[in-house]
Amino acid sequence: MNDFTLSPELIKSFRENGFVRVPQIISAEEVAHYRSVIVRYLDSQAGTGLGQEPVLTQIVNHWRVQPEMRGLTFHPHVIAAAQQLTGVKLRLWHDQTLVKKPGGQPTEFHQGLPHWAIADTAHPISCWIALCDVPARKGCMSFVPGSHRYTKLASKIDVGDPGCLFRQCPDLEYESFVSVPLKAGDCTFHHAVTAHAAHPNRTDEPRYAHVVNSVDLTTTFRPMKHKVTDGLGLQPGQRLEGELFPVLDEILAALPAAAAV
Ligand SMILES: O=C(O)CCC(=O)C(=O)O
Repeated sequence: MNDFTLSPELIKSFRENGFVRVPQIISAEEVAHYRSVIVRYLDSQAGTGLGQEPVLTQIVNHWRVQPEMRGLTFHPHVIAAAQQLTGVKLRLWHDQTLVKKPGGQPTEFHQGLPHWAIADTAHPISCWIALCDVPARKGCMSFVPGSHRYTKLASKIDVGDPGCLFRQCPDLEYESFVSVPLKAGDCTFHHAVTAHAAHPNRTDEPRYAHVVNSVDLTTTFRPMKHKVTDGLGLQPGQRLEGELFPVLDEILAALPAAAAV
């Protein structure tokens, strides 16, 4: 039973601005559980360099690396909210855990969609779940309101280069942006075209977040180099289907207790 319902005001705000904050999408117990799963994984990788990246440590398709993360990626609240905000049925594109180490540099302004190896999707959406308190000084996200309507997409993404998006989309540089500090368990949703960034981590603790990227059921493969699709043998225009890109409603029906920790 999934009775997580967003208010019409929140849905309207998402559609107007291209992002919205949803408080307490998961519980404090779930935050503690999933953070400990992540820390266990990072500890197991000590000496490999994972965790030392200057901007972000990324664990892409984490639900496949550590099956315990499935309960977060396919959390009933996350699925319900994403489908209410977009108004359509969605499938997973990929998840990723994002850790910004103490002293981690800013994630510079960019859009998600140009970086995704996909086409034929009208409602690509990211859910960024805070797995610790994330004030601005710990690396919270910022968004340019309304930029999801921007049609001149950037073609190159370098989240370490502060000018990368703005050299390609100069108008965006003169728009105001909004920073959204989050308490642990809160999340933001943003449309994958919305220009967004994250502050540097100026604290002495890591910033933990888990991101779920979902797309329309009609989504097809757009040939480009990408961690998720490299080596899959997909043809241009081929629909994303199969166990790597599950339909969210189907996985929820198969895992009714997905949120239990
Ligand atoms: O967490 C961050 O620093 C950036 C996250 C981001 O760009 C995203 O989830 O689209």
